[in-house]
Amino acid sequence: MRAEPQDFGRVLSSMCTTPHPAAREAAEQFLATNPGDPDTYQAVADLEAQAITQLAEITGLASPHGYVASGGTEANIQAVRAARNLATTAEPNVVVPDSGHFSFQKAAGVLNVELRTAPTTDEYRVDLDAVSALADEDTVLIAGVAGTTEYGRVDPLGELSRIARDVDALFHVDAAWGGFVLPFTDYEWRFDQVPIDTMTIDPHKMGQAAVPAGGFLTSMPDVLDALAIDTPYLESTDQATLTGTRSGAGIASAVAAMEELWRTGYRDQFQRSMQNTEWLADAFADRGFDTVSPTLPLLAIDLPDGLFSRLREEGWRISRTGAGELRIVCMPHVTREQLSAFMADVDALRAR
Ligand code: 0PR
Repeated sequence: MRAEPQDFGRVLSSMCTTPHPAAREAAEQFLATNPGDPDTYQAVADLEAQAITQLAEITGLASPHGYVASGGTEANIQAVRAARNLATTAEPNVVVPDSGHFSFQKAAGVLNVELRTAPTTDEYRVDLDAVSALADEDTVLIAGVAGTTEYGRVDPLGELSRIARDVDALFHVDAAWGGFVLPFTDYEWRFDQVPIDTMTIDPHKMGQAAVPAGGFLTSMPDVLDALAIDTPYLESTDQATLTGTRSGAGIASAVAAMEELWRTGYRDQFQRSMQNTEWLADAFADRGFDTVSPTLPLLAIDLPDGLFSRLREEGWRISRTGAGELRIVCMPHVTREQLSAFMADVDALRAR
């Protein structure tokens, strides 16, 4: 039986989106390739190098190292793994904002590293005093988020990097979602603006590539060495990735999307998405709902439980923050028409 492909018409809380047509086509051409064995599958290995060069340009990374991961989860796990492997302490810990993605919990679990979470302030950004208090000589990595999953906030990255330097820890930036919109804002989030050691930036989110295409970047050659294990029976002799067989389709589609969209395509999309987000914030405010003022294309709205459930019953694919707000991510597939239809349903269903 053949399942219907996903209809994106009512998908409002996802961080995935419809791939760019060029990305879709490129993915199909590379479906049978495995960049996990780069000497056998050389064409896709070359494309992966191209993807890293493109990601380096977007993020201001001068001498790029990295690879196309399965997603932000893998890239975050690898950052923690590299930091743990490079450190000498027997009791490593990592300090992560409590707004950090749950993949850090997975990282801490599989790597047997203590996870210390720092609270956020009422601005939804990490509390720097709390980070300083949690960090000590056993801290191997401090993370900041550039575009949080729940509120789209950017942590004070310059200050966080200084705290990381003070305790001799790696500084990791999770720009999994934000990485393809932040170039069009005033935030300081790039390798050439802040001393960043490792970064997560996912083409399969705002980059409009096909799933799976994540990005793990580092400014330090040691980081990939610290991740590499020997692969005796392959043509290539070692492997730094977490997964073995990987998706060549993801890599090809990431390159195609970035070739097509960097920089004006992404800029135009960011402007459309941001205008939609502000339009939506005004629409909710006009109706008397409290919203968390958006800084990136992601809006959180204080909505009564009953109304949230009725909207879901109408088929809207929506989710809530840990604190219970409705969260809408204005991904590229989310149009003004779709948001108008959503608000019409809000009006109809709140009256019930
Ligand atoms: N870092 C940040 C800041 C993220 O937002 C996410 C995912 C990750 C890391 C992990 O990335 P991967 O899921 O690629 O491993 N944020 C979304 C979330 O957890 C992922 C998502 C995407 C969820 C699409 C639902 C969905 O429909 O909410």
